[in-house]
Amino acid sequence: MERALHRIVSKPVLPPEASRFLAAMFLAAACRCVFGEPSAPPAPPAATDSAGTEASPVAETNASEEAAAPLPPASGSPAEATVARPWRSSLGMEFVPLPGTNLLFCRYETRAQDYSAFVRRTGRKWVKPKIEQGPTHPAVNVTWDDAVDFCSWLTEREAKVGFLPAGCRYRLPTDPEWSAAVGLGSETGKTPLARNGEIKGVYPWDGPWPPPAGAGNYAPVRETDPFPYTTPVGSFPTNRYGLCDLGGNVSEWCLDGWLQESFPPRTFRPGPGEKTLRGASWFHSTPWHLASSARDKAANNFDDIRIGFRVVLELPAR
Ligand SMILES: [Ca+2]
Repeated sequence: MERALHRIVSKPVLPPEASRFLAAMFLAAACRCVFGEPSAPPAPPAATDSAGTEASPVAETNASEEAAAPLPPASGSPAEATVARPWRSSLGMEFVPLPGTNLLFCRYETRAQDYSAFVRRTGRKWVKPKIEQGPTHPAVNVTWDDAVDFCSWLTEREAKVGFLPAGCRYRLPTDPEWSAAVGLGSETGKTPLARNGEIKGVYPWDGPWPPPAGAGNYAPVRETDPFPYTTPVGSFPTNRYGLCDLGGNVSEWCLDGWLQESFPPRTFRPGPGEKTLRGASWFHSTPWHLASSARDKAANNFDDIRIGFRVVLELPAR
């Protein structure tokens, strides 16, 4: 709630429902709300998930044996990836080129099955979400620290056996890179905070408000999809770059600090603080929250059932 209150205080341009939003935040605090809004869906069920998530670091198999297992053959060269022939990570994550950048973007949010492999092989703690999820749903209850470490782990795992070519690395997208992936035009403002909500009336489905049926996984009140919570990644049409679920499903961590000015990702060093989130989730319904330029922030060690992440593959400088 402290995070959301900060946004209300720091953001002079408020959505019309701001007063209702403030009232709703007291309710949201009970479920550690992010991107809080008044149109909350039903409370999550008490049932545990089926995504293979683990409440403790107890591995299902011997971690050292798994770590030593050979990786599958690489699917060509990342530099030659296309939308039709994506690069596939050793976990089967599909990456496609983002025009005008030196990046491949993962088509999807990182799936529970991808993150579960990281958890099994590193013994990292991951608390089960209390919503129904399958292995191809996006991983949730992951902090920014978790997401950064997942990327480092995957890079190291693949690079040391030559699966990943030299000079390539997985990481989180920066805030401007995420904007490019969702198709936003040029933004002004030096920080994610300054850019937050500044481009109005532009949505991830490339059409006017409201979102049409099938536009993505948003809150049930929008009636865009039949899913009360997360949905398998790739359940909705791709955008112009072949990417899924930039809007909807889960909000996604970006590399940037909330007050951080543009920076070369190569100089990035992890550190504590408030980090940037992009994209509305299955919880959100308002024009404010669903806009492509909407952002939010949360502490680097914060996790939630509405937060996941997407990975990019940075290619060597050309
Ligand atoms: Ca998303």
